Amino acid sequence: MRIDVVSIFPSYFDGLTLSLLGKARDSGILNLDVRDLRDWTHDRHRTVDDTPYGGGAGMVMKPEPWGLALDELAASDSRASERPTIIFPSPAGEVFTQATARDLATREHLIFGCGRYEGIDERVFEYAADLGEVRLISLGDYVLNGGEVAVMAMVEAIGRLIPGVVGNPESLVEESHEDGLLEYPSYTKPSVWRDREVPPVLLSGNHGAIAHWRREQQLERTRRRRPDLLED
Ligand code: 6GU
Repeated sequence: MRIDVVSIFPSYFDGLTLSLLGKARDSGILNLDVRDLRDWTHDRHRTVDDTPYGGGAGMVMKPEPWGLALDELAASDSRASERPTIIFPSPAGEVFTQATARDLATREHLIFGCGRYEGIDERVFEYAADLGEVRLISLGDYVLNGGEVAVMAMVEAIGRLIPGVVGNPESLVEESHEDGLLEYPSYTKPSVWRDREVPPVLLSGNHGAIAHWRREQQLERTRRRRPDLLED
């Protein structure tokens, strides 16, 4: 999979060289490129923002650098079989879930455009739709200063679903949200720690009883912490 990220703060993404995603990049499973939006400006001050038409607080990202960036990053797909999926992180977008991550992990080429300030000139989204499928995606109902932290989260959630990135594929199955429920609690040695015992069923060797207990724990936790997940 190819992922391009465009940002005015590319060093935010230095952390993506670490751990599993770093290994996936080294091995060639994941071709991740982080680019500075200012490289597509042509004025002395490398300007990426301007005041909003109609007035109002803050600054808006100018369309020209975004147009050139998208042209360059999407153009290399003209020979490929699939057009890119172009994702703009936005608190006004659809909410990102495990299902979104699974869907996006099947794509050949993702382009993430990180907005800052009060947002990006609306015409950029319209133009991007001529080059690929455009998705506005939010992490949840709260506001961040820009898209960078949201894109870090999305790239990690998507990247670990690419075959070969997570060493043991079974660890992808038994985790929160994969079956629509929260994960069951985990324990390791010692069996007693500071007077707290590991639930005895886990020491019983009875695999049927353990599976049943874990399922009950998943349901109980989900009922208590995330009843919204049980609605359908
Ligand atoms: Cl994707 N962007 C910003 N700026 N704020 C957010 C968000 C995204 N998701 C939740 N809050």
